[in-house]
Amino acid sequence: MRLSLVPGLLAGVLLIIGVVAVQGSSKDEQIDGLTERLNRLTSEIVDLEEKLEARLNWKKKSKTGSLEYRIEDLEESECGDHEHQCGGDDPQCISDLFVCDGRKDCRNGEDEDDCELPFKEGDRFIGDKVFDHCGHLDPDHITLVFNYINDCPILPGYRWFNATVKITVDDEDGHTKLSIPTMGHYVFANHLLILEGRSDGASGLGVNGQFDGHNHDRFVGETIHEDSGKVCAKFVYHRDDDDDDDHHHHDKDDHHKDDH
Ligand SMILES: [Ca+2]
Repeated sequence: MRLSLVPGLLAGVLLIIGVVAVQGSSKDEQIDGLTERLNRLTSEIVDLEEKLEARLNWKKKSKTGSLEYRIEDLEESECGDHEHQCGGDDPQCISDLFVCDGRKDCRNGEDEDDCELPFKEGDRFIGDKVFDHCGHLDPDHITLVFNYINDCPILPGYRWFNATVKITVDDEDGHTKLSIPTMGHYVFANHLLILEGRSDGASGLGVNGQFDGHNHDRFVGETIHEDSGKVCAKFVYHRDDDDDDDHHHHDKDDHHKDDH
């Protein structure tokens, strides 16, 4: 009995040692497992932090004003001539024609974010001359009045309008007053207003008006010889909010009627 007890005890001790050993190795495995999970979580947190930071930066960028927007505009070099970059941390180029056409084409939806036309029917902009070599009139100011705005079902990203260009010059011959009917369109993709020359082709001068995409009260207009494409004048246009003109009152009344 005694002899048989020793191997029994020994077996028991061995069993306990074995169990402890097994427990020990499973603890190591557990620790390894935990370490691995921790590492994985840490890397996930780092990823998340990076994503959050990118988003915050993007939000910050989208909140900034005209100047930074223009710098970003200059930096947009990855896209082609008639392409728009979707912006944010997701570089993507889409055709200019798809900006503000009522359908989301950018993965981040940026192409439909800012689609407010910077002018409405009846609005009046006055251009102050920077230089003008276009003709003998050489006016100090040009007034542009938006008469009608039309949607184009085929190109919803363009907005077509009828406008009147008004020029008043006091010279030795007296008082020259011109009122030129014209047509044009606005391209949302690059905030560009394109004023065609006179519909009868008499003047042959067009205007490219560059809005900055944020300020709807101002654009820089370059007068262009339509046949050569050469810039012959530059005027800085600003929205005219003065109510001291009878005609303007009339324009406003017209617009008021349109609202109903
Ligand atoms: Ca679109």
